[in-house]
Amino acid sequence: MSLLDIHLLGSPILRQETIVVPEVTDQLRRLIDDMFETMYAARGIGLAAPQVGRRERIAVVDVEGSVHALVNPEIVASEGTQRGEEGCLSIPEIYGDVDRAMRVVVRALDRNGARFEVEGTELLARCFQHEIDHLHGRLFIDYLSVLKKRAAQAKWEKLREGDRSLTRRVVPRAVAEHHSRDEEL
Ligand code: K1U
Ligand code: ZN
Repeated sequence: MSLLDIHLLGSPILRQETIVVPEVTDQLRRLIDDMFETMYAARGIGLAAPQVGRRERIAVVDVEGSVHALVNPEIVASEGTQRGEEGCLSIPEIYGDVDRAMRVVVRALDRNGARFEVEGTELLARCFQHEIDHLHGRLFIDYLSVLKKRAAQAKWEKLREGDRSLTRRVVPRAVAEHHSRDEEL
């Protein structure tokens, strides 16, 4: 398995529509494995293919042990609303409150190409909506008010300070933990 680089805000692929997967091949199963590995190393609860530079309609999710590989996912039912904070592995250190449905039912293919439906509420429902948005070129900052979006963009530009790279490397967890212990000493 491999860690994949994560595309950052400003990378055009994050704004593109994804392509429906006609068949789940061994190559795509390897992509799914790499996406899970990358998501765990980056300490995320979800990851969508455009975030790793891919156009296939695929996302992975692990919210409190509810683990799903979603191929061609679509929301087939939703109800209620919740407001809560979101972050994004493609826009690190930027957070904002977003209104989402409280409960959703997602229909997708699994890693073996079998169709399934899964229900999510609260954080799982939020994560499904965030990841499916990625598959249609939408980011959580699109839902912020004009003022909050402007503030988020200003903070992002300051954080980037002239760094024009469109991707970031994910550090394996063991290495990241080793360095953070060094900093504590
Ligand atoms: O798609 C992504 O960028 C991953 C993103 C998903 C997400 C975060 C928060 C709400 C909905 C969806 C992340 O995982 S960012 C990491 C993060 O903010 C987080 C991690 C653990 C618990 C809660 C949030
Ligand atoms: Zn995201």
